[in-house]
Amino acid sequence: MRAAFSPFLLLGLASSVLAIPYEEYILAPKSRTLHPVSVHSSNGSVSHPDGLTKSNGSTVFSGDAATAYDFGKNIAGVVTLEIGSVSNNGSNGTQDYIGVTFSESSIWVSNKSCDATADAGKDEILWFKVDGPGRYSAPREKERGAFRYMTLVHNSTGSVEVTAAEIYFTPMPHWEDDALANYTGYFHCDDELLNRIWYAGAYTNQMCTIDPNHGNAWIHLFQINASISDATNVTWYNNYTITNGSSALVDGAKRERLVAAGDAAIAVPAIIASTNDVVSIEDTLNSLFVLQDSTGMIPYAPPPFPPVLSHTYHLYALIGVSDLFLFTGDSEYLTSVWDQWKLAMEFSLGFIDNTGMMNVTSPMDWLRSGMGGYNIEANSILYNTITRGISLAKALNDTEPISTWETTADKLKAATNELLWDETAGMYTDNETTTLMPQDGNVWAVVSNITTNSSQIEAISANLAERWTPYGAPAPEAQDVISPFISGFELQAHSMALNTTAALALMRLQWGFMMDDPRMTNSTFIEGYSKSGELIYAPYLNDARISHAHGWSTGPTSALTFNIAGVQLLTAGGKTWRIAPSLGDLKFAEAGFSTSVGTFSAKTQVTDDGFTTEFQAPEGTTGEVKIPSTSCAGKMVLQESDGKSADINVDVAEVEAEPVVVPDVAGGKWTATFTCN
Ligand SMILES: *[C@@H]1O[C@H](CO)[C@@H](O)[C@H](O)[C@H]1NC(C)=O
Ligand SMILES: *[C@@H]1O[C@H](CO)[C@@H](O)[C@H](O)[C@H]1NC(C)=O
Ligand SMILES: *[C@@H]1O[C@H](CO)[C@@H](O)[C@H](O)[C@H]1NC(C)=O
Ligand SMILES: *[C@@H]1O[C@H](CO)[C@@H](O)[C@H](O)[C@H]1NC(C)=O
Ligand SMILES: *[C@@H]1O[C@H](CO)[C@@H](O)[C@H](O)[C@H]1NC(C)=O
Ligand SMILES: *[C@@H]1O[C@H](CO)[C@@H](O)[C@H](O)[C@H]1NC(C)=O
Ligand SMILES: *[C@@H]1O[C@H](CO)[C@@H](O)[C@H](O)[C@H]1NC(C)=O
Ligand SMILES: *[C@@H]1O[C@H](CO)[C@@H](O)[C@H](O)[C@H]1NC(C)=O
Ligand SMILES: *[C@@H]1O[C@H](CO)[C@@H](O)[C@H](O)[C@H]1NC(C)=O
Ligand SMILES: *[C@@H]1O[C@H](CO)[C@@H](O)[C@H](O)[C@H]1NC(C)=O
Ligand SMILES: *[C@@H]1O[C@H](CO)[C@@H](O)[C@H](O)[C@H]1NC(C)=O
Ligand SMILES: CC(=O)N[C@H]1CO[C@H](CO)[C@@H](O)[C@@H]1O
Repeated sequence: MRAAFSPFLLLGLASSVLAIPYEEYILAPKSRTLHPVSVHSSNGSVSHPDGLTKSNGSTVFSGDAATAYDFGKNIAGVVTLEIGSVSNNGSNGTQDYIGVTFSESSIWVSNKSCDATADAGKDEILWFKVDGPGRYSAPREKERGAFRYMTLVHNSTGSVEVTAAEIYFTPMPHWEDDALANYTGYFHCDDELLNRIWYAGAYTNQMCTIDPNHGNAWIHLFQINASISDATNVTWYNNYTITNGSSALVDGAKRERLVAAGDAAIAVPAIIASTNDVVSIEDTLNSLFVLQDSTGMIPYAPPPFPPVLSHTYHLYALIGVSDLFLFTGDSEYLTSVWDQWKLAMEFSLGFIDNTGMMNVTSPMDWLRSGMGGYNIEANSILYNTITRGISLAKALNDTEPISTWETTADKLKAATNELLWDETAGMYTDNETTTLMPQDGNVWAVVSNITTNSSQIEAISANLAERWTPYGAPAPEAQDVISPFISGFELQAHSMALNTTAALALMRLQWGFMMDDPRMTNSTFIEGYSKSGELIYAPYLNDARISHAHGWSTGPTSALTFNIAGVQLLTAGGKTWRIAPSLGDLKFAEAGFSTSVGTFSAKTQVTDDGFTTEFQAPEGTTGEVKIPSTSCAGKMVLQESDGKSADINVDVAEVEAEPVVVPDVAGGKWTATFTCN
């Protein structure tokens, strides 16, 4: 860990002078000690159940009784109960207990069990044997990775007084206790739903950033199955060490609590846009690269899972390194993994046969089905990884692999379009033997630029939008689940098709549902659900197992910052950048974030006769301003606020959908004003 990339250095400089913009939207707590905010429901004899919404209450549970508490948002951590008087301390043969259950969704609130972390059943109650007054804390292996609801249960004939129920919040273990809400990035626009979605995405990734000594112990791995699906006593511990380092970015907060390269492809850009938590990203990538075997393969999932191949997740680990380099410009880190990166690339290229395409031999992916053969998603991700490799090799002056990679990429692109593009349908088929047109492969074809022309991109965007249900974008390759993971890439695909309206519409539809449905947490994003809006995720038999805080569901956070407010880094660390606001039906959008190179921001206001964009990029960098299209002829004027650069004037003739690009803009604070003639 290099100190130069610590978020605290940036904040240390900034926090004394600057308030954090739009701080009121940040869901991360300002202190690690939390209390419930309200009573969800109560059964049996419980006096003053709402007493425990503060730190010094008095709530007496008598006989069989239970109260469910609501924290108002998804949280995580270790519970402590403060006990007052106890009627049965065991001295005459009876003993009082207080049990605790946890649930992310209101639908699994129960006085008998928690929601689930295993493939079947429900997790056991956490019992405290209470002998008398005092503080009773759960052992650390009984920290719960995510819950919005906590139920206190009393099960005997006596009574117990509880004076406080508090949680020690454990996510973001490497950040100081008072700094959990000290974001380096912000977003704001004139749509409150989108504002809440951006901040819920940022918070979801914080919830998924854990102490690596507290992964899931997986004591029932390959053991519990549907035959014991009514079990309400599944044992659970969070005490398995998953990575080295001080923090790890995992797939989900409640489960699996494992690093996952595919999930990181969505989470990493969102983290850069919000908290710039580079240390966790680095620890996470390192934990995958140490598992690389002599063939070059990086396994799908780390221990306790066996080291199996997933062609896509293997490539996603390489994409993670490329993203990290783009956002940090840290060539020291890139150099440290470059030989392994190239070995992993060669491993994937070894699956390309004489057709020029990769023949996928492992079904492992994001729990979709039918992953095999000349699969469009896998080949698009491969194409994208090769082109990223070419950029990385150029950045490191390692010219040796470049020409082979270029030739391989060109052939792969040509062969893929020849074999899998269906011109009539305007989409790619999943592989060479099916007519199924997947969501994942079509969005990845656009995102990877394996498409050969813009009409393909427009057709894919339009066809995908046609499929939306009232709950979002379904994935036919995965039993029609709604996958917020793949839909995160779909947001990017609509922006690349220059249809901002479609990107915003999908955010409002799908993430709006995830935000506002009463079964959700109103704070973090679920991993998947059915196309009819039921909280059923087809790959799982056990609905109580679904994770409500999954980093792979945070696509809007980066999409709003990079594609809507339009603050984009083009090369390492932001040495070159692009300001490309694309507001769709919004009238105002603003975003900013900091990297080790400095602060980048853009704030665009639509006016009666054009628009104004105030933007900022660090001194010593250069960039371009790109406006997707204008509805009128007019004039663009760029003024540097400190007068360091001369004004730039551009006449814009009326053009249909042609972007206006102003190149070679020096870093600094600028105002760009476009006025229609
Ligand atoms: C002993 O047990 C009885 C019956 O449950 C109970 O009412 C009483 O409070 C208990 N006393 C002590 C000191 O535990
Ligand atoms: C109260 O009882 C109802 C009906 O049995 C149950 O659904 C609910 O989970 C219980 N709530 C608590 C807090 O015990
Ligand atoms: C209450 O729960 C505890 C912990 O499971 C158990 O040991 C005890 O026997 C239960 N008490 C009653 C009265 O069921
Ligand atoms: C975080 O921000 C708060 C103000 O919101 C400030 O008091 C605190 O010092 C900051 N913490 C760090 C570590 O920068
Ligand atoms: C996790 O905690 C349980 C219960 O204390 C213990 O039996 C187990 O050995 C622990 N596992 C690890 C990996 O520490
Ligand atoms: C792809 O690889 C599998 C496994 O090696 C093989 O059985 C299959 O024939 C290959 N497909 C093609 C089209 O060559
Ligand atoms: C091709 O795609 C279809 C649809 O996803 C799938 O059922 C089939 O198994 C795939 N073929 C291979 C070889 O994986
Ligand atoms: C690559 O070469 C350029 C030009 O010679 C040099 O400025 C740059 O520092 C080199 N980069 C690395 C990582 O060696
Ligand atoms: C996409 O690929 C085409 C070649 O097919 C290339 O001309 C274009 O520059 C690529 N676009 C990007 C953004 O890399
Ligand atoms: C953009 O997508 C929407 C669907 O959300 C569609 O109605 C509209 O026609 C598309 N616009 C263009 C220019 O393709
Ligand atoms: C959801 O959370 C927001 C704050 O982020 C709050 O204003 C709103 O009332 C909450 N909605 C519900 C239904 O609890
Ligand atoms: C999953 C699990 O641990 N189930 C157990 C619940 O308790 C019953 C009775 O003690 C056991 O038979 C189950 O195996």
